[in-house]
Amino acid sequence: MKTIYSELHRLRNAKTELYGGELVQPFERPSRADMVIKAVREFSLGEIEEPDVFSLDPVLAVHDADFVEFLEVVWVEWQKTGYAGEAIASVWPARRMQLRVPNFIEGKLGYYALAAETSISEGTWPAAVASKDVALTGAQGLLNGEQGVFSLCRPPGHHAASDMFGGYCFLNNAAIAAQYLRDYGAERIAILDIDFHHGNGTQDIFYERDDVLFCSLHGAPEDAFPYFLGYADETGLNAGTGYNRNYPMPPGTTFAQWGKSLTDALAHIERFSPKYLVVSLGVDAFENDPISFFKLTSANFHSAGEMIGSLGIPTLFVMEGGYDVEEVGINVVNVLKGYEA
Ligand code: 7XA
Ligand code: ZN
Repeated sequence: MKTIYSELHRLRNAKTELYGGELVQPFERPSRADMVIKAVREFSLGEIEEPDVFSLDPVLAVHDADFVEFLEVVWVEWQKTGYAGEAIASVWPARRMQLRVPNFIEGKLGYYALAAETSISEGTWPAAVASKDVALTGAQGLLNGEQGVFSLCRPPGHHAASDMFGGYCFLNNAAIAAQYLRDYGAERIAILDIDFHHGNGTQDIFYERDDVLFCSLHGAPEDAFPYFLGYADETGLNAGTGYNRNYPMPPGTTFAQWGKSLTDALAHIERFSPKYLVVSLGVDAFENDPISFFKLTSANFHSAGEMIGSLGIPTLFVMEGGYDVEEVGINVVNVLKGYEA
């Protein structure tokens, strides 16, 4: 399987994440991608290619134009304030407040943020732009007839909604790729999100549509980020009713239960009969992941890949989370090798 990868991911190198009341080194760091590309090479997954450069049109097909402009200028605007640290949201339009976009950048940050852990710093925007190019080049690979492509995106994307960033995500790479596949040749696309965290952004983007099916396996929102979306009774709206399926699972979930959810999701996807499948590939369901609570083993990831591959649908794998830096590479490659088995 071909891997699409860009060194430009390194530009996303924030120094701070708000975690447990402290500013710590972000869990989402460049060494994650280093370990993944290393494993891709070591286990001979296939060729590694640079992405093509795409315009912002495919981004604007799923993201709000004002939000995209905000991401483009936020770091420069933040610096103009004279604040010494990285840009971190600290105020939100909470219940019964106005949903108007403020002028001052601190207010804008709060308006467009869904959470406070994700600092914005120099290089965040160009890295996010390169990450969507990695996803789109992978999508183009499917359109060109590839059976499986791995887009090693960084920063990740599945928490980013049409007008919100957070959870380490800025542009929703999987959603951008899915919409691109939709626009250039497919009536139906399925997105399967196996990252430990609910793909709230992807769900939100396609929630009222019946042409993009979204299925997500994740930590139950009662106990896990992003807390405010991801319940099983979120099944879609209007034309999208029945085209969103969530599989929230409790702390300590092992492959015995997780695999059953995956089997159910895959059967649902098969019935939908999509031309292409986009997998939001996070491996933070791993037993040693530092910020998650499922108990999947490295071998389980290979099984998950085999199960996905058994559908025989051309599949784009888009990298999302996974924070056990030592094991993230092997876990990702296990999914991809399992898919090809
Ligand atoms: O899939 N999403 C992630 O892996 C990022 C989740 C961010 C959690 C932050 C909680 N303090
Ligand atoms: Zn995650």
